[in-house]
Amino acid sequence: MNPDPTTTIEAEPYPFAFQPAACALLIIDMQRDFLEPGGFGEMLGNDVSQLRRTIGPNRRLLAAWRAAGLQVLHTREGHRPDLTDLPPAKRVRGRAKSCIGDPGPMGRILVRGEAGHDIIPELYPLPTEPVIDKPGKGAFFATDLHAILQNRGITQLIVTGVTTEVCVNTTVREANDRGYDCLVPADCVGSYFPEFQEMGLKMIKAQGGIFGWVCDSANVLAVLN
Ligand code: C5J
Repeated sequence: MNPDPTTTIEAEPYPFAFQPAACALLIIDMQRDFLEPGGFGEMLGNDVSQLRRTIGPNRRLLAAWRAAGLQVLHTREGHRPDLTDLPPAKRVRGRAKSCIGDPGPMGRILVRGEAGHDIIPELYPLPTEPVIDKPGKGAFFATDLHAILQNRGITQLIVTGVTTEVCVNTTVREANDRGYDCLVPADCVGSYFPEFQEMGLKMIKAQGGIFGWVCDSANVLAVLN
């Protein structure tokens, strides 16, 4: 791709001034335990189809993004095998029968190196694409994401992944406070709860884009193609 320095992407609350060379695609937590039938998310009683509908749009966006030669980063939520980075409050929160670190359907729950912690095959990172292992909901907390983005001259993020109201929203807010412009394609983010999907997106674009912009991935594909 030999893009214009700035191209406009149709978005809400107003068009996004896309600068391809300074924009990275940040794919949040598309992990087997959250998305796959039989994983931790489904074990907790969640309807994984609400997240799985994002796989197709993310695949198409990722393919076009890679073909354009633009930067991609992935994140995974999880903890060290010895759980030294797991706050006790996070471990017991929810009073579920199985907690983070316990044996789950795809290995120890949200522990790095376990099958369920890894990214789904449909969106698997290339060796050249950084994977940020994050212990929190936000991708900037206790990670080197900000340093990597700064070193690469990134000032804008297209943020996709799961879940809309938790790790996507937290990351967008963290990024916004650090000065990044964030665009969220609505069909590429998912929540187990339709009402949180709707409100999570509204919160981002409300008040003139208080945290960022929202669009459909077709609008991003339109400028990439
Ligand atoms: C993410 C979660 N990735 N919902 N985690 O949103 O606990």
